[in-house]
Amino acid sequence: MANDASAVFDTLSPAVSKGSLADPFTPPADSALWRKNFLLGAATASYQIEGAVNEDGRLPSIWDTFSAIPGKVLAGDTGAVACDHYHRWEADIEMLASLGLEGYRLSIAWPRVMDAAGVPNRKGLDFYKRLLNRLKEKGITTFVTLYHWDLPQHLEDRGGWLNRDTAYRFADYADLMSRELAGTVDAWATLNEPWCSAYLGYGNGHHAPGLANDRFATQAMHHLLLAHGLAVPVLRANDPASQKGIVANIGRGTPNSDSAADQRAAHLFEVQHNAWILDPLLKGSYPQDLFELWPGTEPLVLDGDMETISAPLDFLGINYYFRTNVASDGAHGFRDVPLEGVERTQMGWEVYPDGLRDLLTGFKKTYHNLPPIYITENGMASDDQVTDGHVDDTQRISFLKRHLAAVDQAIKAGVDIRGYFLWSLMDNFEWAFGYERRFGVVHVDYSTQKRTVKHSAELVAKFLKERKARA
Ligand code: IFM
Repeated sequence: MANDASAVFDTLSPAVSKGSLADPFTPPADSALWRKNFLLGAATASYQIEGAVNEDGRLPSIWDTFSAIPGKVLAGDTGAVACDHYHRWEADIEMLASLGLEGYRLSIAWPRVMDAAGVPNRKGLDFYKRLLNRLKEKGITTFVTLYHWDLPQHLEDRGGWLNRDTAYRFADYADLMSRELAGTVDAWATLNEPWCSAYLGYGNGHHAPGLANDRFATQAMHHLLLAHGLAVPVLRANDPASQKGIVANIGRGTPNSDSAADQRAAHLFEVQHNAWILDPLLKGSYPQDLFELWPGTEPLVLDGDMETISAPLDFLGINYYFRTNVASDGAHGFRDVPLEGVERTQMGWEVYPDGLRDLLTGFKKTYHNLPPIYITENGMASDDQVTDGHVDDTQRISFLKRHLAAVDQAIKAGVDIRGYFLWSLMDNFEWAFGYERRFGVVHVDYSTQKRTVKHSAELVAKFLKERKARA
């Protein structure tokens, strides 16, 4: 097959590939997704959708600063307006509810809710209270992430995640939020994807704050995980009825050949992407192989830190997107060897659902205390266009079906997976790629802010309606 995603649809009937009424999404009758208690929802994040960056006392975040630097974000895009969700939240919740989605994962913008002295910002807090109360009125299960990358700039000015004090400031923030929002949150996630915050933010500089040093990455990771560990008991004390967890992005690395060197490279890839985060959380130690990859980068760890970080979790959020094929770099590490002729998305990421199943079943073997899992993000970007009021996102429909089948296979192999959130509810600010990459199941026209439900969302809604009717 050529490196052309559309080729995969040659096998589908013409009616299906044109996005007509045929249904290429609904899971087979024996799928665990038919279980009423398998939560199906959608996810977003504050900086990616809210806009209103200067309103009601919100302070600047590292992403306001970073996106203002020419060359950091495609086309010079910023989150200043994004999906204008700060003003359109009511209609957006109506849309979510009208699709029958049962769960909504959102994040809170830390710079919106407290100032540099830790004084709460009432207007910012009220926004999230209104939002969460409305979601509860609609009967939607709420997953709230405290940190989805929008660190207040005033904390970055004092070293950001390189400064241990940021972890304690995060615990203060978690304290405020859980006192204010207790009763409206079903599940708290402390951090979204610490790998991205630490590695892309401090290791290679592709994300805010844009620093590039492996030593910084490991220290930032330690402080992020410490922040998580300090926040969990605070959340437990203030909001005992909710679940507490963290969200990790995971990556599948496969060897380019059977050689021992390439096998080792694939192992190191997964150490760097998965074990770096999951080992401290679930085993209470960093994987030593990480420091073979990055010699001399051991973070400063104080007595008691690893116990704090590895306190039991109620759930683990897993975000999965693609696999990476790797070979040995001839030294300590790995290099990417992109495969030819595989299906890819608008991001250039390979579509590889088996990776999700294989990682989940692998974690069950590696971590004997693996908590219940929610797939907190999965989805794909495509260059979706509105034609006659419709968006025919055929590749996404197939992508979702195949990844949900992988989830079902993992459940059947004994992994305790309780739900799945589409990334994302709507097209939004895709970080360094700005607005060009469209991950939503709802299309956003950024010039008018018009929302158009894509065909994928219609099919998910149809399935949820059928499931409800059968219950
Ligand atoms: O858009 C991001 C999200 O913020 C975090 N996980 C990956 C998504 C797609 O890149």
